[in-house]
Amino acid sequence: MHRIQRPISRRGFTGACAALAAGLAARPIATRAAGGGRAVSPASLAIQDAPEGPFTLAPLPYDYAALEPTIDTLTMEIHHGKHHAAYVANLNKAVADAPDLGAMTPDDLIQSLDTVPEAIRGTVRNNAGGHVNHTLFWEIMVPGGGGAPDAALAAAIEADLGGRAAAQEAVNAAGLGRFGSGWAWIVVGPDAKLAVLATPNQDNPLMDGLGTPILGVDVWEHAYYLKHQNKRADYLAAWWSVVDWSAVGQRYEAAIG
Ligand code: MN3
Repeated sequence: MHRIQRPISRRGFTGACAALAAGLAARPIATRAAGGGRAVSPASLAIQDAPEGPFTLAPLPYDYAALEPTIDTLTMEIHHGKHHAAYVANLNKAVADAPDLGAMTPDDLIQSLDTVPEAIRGTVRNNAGGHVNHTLFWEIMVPGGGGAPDAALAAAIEADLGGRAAAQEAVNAAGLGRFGSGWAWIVVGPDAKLAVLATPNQDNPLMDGLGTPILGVDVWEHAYYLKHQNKRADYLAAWWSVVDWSAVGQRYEAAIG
């Protein structure tokens, strides 16, 4: 495994992050000092000269190895500790001189892009989108996932998407059909019905009023290339075994109010 400058064992990296996560568990994420002086924390792997807030990278709710074998440990380390950390760092850098933007929640920010100064709008769109999308992604996965949606969500999936098998097939098709990088989603649309769609880059359905995402799968190559190489279809087929339907159901309940 290639490492820059200093060899860090995977066990050491994971252990440090798990210890960091454990230390943070008892207090709100907002009080966290990113970087924190640790030699190996996700933030230390991000952009070095970025400010430490206002947006922060939450620790994963499980260990980097927890989604094996569906998603391998190294992919999780790089994806959360480098890619997601970099979106947060770049977002903080972009809003460093715009405290009103920094005071917004990430969800509000991506729904207010028309108020963002044009000079930083593209950067904010990409990096706030990346932050929101990955936060959802980590939260709707769980070790030993893949169970079944609860009654309310199951009924909506049946009524609006033709059942769970059809819904999963539609998401897979949306992800496969997304040329280049992007995401496939199940959203609660403006008509309160479930819909499946894909977005490019780090766009989120909330940005364009397409609906409130309750499930999303990252189809950027960085999400699957180490394990599945070019076979996006294999990754998508396997991914459902780590979906936390209970978390998706909670998002559904919140979205329909
Ligand atoms: Mn990603």
